[in-house]
Amino acid sequence: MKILLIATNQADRFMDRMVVRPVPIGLAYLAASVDEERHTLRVLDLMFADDAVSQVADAVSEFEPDIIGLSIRNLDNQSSLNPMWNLPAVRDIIERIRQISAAKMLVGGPAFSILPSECLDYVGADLGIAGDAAEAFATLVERIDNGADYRDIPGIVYRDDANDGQIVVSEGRFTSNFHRSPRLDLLDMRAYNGSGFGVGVVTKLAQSYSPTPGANYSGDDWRIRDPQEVVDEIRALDDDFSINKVFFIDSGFNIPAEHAKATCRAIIDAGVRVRWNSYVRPSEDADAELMSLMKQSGCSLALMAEGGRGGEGLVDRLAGLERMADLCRGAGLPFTMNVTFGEPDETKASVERKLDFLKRVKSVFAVLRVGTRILPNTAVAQTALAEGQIASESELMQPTFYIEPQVRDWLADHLCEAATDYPRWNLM
Ligand code: B12
Repeated sequence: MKILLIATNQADRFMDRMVVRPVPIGLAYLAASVDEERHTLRVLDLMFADDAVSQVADAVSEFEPDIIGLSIRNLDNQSSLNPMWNLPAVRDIIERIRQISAAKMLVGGPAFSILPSECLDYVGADLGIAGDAAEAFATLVERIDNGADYRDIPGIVYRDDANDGQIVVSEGRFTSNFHRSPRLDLLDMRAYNGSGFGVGVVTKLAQSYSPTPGANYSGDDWRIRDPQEVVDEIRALDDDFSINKVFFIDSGFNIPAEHAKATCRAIIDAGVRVRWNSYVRPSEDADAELMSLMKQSGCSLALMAEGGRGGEGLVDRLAGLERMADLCRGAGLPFTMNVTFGEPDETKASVERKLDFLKRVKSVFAVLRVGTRILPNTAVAQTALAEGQIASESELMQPTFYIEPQVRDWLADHLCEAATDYPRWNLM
């Protein structure tokens, strides 16, 4: 069969401001799962496309694929001040393909996995896979090729013909082990070099795509990669594409500290030349040794975020972040802060506390988020439902923000005014 994989992400910004173009490594993992002895594979990445719909139409007319897989990375840019919704562009692409091809259209990716049923319906695809999909995709391709039933594949999303075409999301999810390298050779890696934040390399990932109530980052569901495998992937990026800047894909690089230290040591011992960035989270076991190893192994930016409820626990959370900021500063590690304002229970006092915190920690840049992008299965979604701000979680496919009623009227103006003296504070 002929398989065309399309990376639909065209967003080129992080926090609505900095130029960041993430390499579609999820799609590259999918490509790596295809058995090319049996199938013909092509990848189309729309990140640098001027006219995405025409480019897709040309590729489809010329290649005549049997299956088309489209990855959907972001629902939107998460900016309440300047919201940009990404799904209509995907729907346009699918609509255009339908005019010229009878290929089966399959969707997946991080955004799709958050609201699979709603997204499938909205973009008009035939099938989807929620969650990690490399192995599931390979299985699906073989089943379609053999005319076999695929409805039992974990995470598969399909329309049930026996039930008025109702969309079904099958139970369970596949879990990738990330052992097979992503097919970056099928992407224009030269264009990505220098496009901000570096090429994604998975170090450790939590299973869930959509937050679950009470998530505690305990590590129960983490896929932790062997440091040597990470080193090999960094080395291959240099050998194959002369790229030395990476972003460690990780739900919190420093947790657990033992694995973080082992990864840093493996990089240092291998003598690979790399500059890397990643998310870090407040953690008791973070210490000066870890920060120094991070710095020595090439860490050039640590990203931090505060986004809990306004009142309860705020003092402790800010203290935890401040401790991490001090540790970073002690090791000469630049860091950023991303602070959400307007969470449930936010008050004038907690807004001021967060602003004072930002003034004190002096991150290399700070993002001040006006309101929370509500995602399904979160405490804030429950509050929004209870307060009648949303009628159903299905609405959350579109950019939807929660701003605590007590601060809603003045929050944006107040933050705007506070930011005038701080050129490195970005509001979104
Ligand atoms: C690392 C990361 C970043 C880094 C990326 C760095 C880099 N150079 O790559 C940075 C910090 C830059 C970033 C930025 C943003 N991010 Co981000 N990011 C992530 C994170 C933690 C990991 C993404 C990743 O690479 N995963 C590893 C790869 C291997 O997995 P994957 O892409 O999911 O692919 C798998 C499956 O999705 C599936 N799949 C993928 N494609 C396809 C296609 C088909 C056909 C099928 C069937 C399956 C399939 O199979 C793959 C293999 O298992 C996720 C959260 C998460 N845990 O997923 C958020 C996440 C993807 N980001 C998100 C968002 C919103 C953003 C921003 C918009 C934030 C902002 N306000 O600016 C920007 C957008 C940047 C841009 N220009 O597009 C959201 C997207 C969903 C949403 N809520 O809309 C996520 C899911 C976080 C969340 N829960 O909200 N991000």
